[in-house]
Amino acid sequence: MPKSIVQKILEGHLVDGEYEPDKEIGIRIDQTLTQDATGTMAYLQFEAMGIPRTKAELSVSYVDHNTVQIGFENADDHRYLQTIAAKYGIVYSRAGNGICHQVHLERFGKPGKTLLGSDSHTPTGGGIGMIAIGSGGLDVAVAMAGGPFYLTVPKVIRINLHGKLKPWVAAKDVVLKMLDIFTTKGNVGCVFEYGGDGVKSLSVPERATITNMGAECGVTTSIFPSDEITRKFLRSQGREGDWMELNADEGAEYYKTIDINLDEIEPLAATPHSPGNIEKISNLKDIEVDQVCIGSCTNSSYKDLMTVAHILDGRTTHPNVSFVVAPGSRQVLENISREGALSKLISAGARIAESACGFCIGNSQSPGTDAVSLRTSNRNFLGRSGTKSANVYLVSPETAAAAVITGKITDPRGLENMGIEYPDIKMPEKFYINDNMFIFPGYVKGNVEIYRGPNIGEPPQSEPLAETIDGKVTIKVGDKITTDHIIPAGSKMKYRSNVPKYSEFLFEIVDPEFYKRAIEIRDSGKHNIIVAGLSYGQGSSREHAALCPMFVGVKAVIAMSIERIHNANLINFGIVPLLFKNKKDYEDIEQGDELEIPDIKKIIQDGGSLIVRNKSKGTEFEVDYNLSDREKQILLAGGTLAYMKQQGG
Ligand code: MIC
Ligand code: SF4
Repeated sequence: MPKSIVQKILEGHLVDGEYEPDKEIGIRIDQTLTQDATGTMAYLQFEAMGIPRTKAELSVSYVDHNTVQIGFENADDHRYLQTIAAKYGIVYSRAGNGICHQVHLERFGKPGKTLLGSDSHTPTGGGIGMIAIGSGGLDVAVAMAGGPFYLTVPKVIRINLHGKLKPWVAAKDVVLKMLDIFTTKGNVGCVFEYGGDGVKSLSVPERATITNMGAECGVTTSIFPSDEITRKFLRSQGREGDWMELNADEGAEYYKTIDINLDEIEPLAATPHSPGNIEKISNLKDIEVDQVCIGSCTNSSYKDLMTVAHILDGRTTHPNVSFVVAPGSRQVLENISREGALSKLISAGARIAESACGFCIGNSQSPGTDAVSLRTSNRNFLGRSGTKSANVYLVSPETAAAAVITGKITDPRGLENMGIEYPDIKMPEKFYINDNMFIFPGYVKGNVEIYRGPNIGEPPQSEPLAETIDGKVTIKVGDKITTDHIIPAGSKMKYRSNVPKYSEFLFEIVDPEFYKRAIEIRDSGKHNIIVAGLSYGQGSSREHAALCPMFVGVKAVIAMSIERIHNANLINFGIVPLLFKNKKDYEDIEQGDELEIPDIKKIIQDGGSLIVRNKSKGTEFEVDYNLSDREKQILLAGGTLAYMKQQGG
């Protein structure tokens, strides 16, 4: 039977279950990656598993999120991570070496392999032909311990690209078009597989921009074929030996197929406050811009920055604009520097930031009150920039550069009228490569002592599932609540290794009283219950969005729908994800209502309908629980760590 690329790779890595629609399968993970903000907790959990060394072919620990280092916390975490890497056979990528996804693509990504990363943008690796999936840190720890990663056999959607992008239109516009078509909700369990004659017009980093932001559609991952372009990229990285050809078979069947003509795409933007609010740049023109930020794992490659540098050559940043550039990796920074493009950016007035996440996660460069910020990153959720009143638009590097010059949202195609030619940047035959910011296993000889500063706490333990959940609706929220709403990153992210402290910021942006209420409910001996609308838990992979609620005593989330990574994280930490059967039941419920879910333990164990009693309203309703047998066992045990202990692993 002809196969898709997705099926070929997944079947080749199958260790549990059968590749059949909607079935849960376990796959072998070849490579893992972590970043520092999710990594400390992942490695604390890995340590708890008592495994002497990572069992993956390659594990890399990147430091790219918390590099601001105000206070001792970040530096303590970095030292912890460095010693963990030395002890457990993990490659350590030091702060300054770049954003995990960009660096991984350059130095380690291999077509045909599987990659699991504790960051939702791990699918960036799909640009080089890997099945690259984002997950909670605990799932990565399990993969390093040699355990399978479980997922539902995906619905593979084939995206046929035709033709070629017009000048001034970029890969970012392609993925914004995808968001226009697919939106940010309703794509759980799907994978985008790209193909068609248009693929060959896109370089690997351009493909990676597209797979990176598939995460915003909520798909499990996105993947491109591995072809001559991929081979050329690997050759330019001195890694041609890592190449293999990878194509879908002729006649492979897909869940759905759509066609996109690249030459019909125009410059687009995601307008505030969702990556799914897509608008043509031509409809936004003349909005005044206060800040332009170019960087993030979506758009900070060599080609992106060379393009911007050439557009801005000999120009000056508009007086009302603060212009920030964060190159995606030290390799990008070094290469644009050697080519003289860095000095073009500096001359134009760019504020060159560290090769790290920086502005994208709101731990620096927060815009001013009510400011308009144009960013090449992937998320513009309310408050993520660090300024709640700011309006963030997500655009291509070309559109961002145009605004640097004019101080307004500007269609980059209009730059030609200003005498600026489209800089058709070609990928280099050979990058200047320097791996000296990696510390490879074996660098430290003999026994390694793990460094644990005061910022490193023990991961809290969950409890086995209660016989009956008896509690209160601590909060009722609407649709599309992101993990940034549940637990903010930005300036609070330095507490990632200190769960009791970090928990104080739960739902801060939605309802600053949440934490106090939750603690009161927990201390009165009752359970906390979260009620939510559609697509609860969108966005990041941060397991703290489950771990911190667990810490304050949340036992169940009842929602209209829950996103994939967050759903898995809830289960990993012993919180039961439940789904309303009827919208009316969601509408009738209120914050503060007393709810009881009688015999939940028995029902999850033995089967049967799960009824929720609303004691405040004197009503009751049925909820769904879509759990595999494995997930049921995890919930009964009180989370994955407890379950693994039970299994003797
Ligand atoms: C993000 O872009 O939201 C992050 C910060 O990279 C997160 C991970 C985290 O919260 O540490 C992600 O995308 O998974
Ligand atoms: Fe870092 Fe932003 Fe990418 Fe997340 S989305 S990994 S914060 S650059």
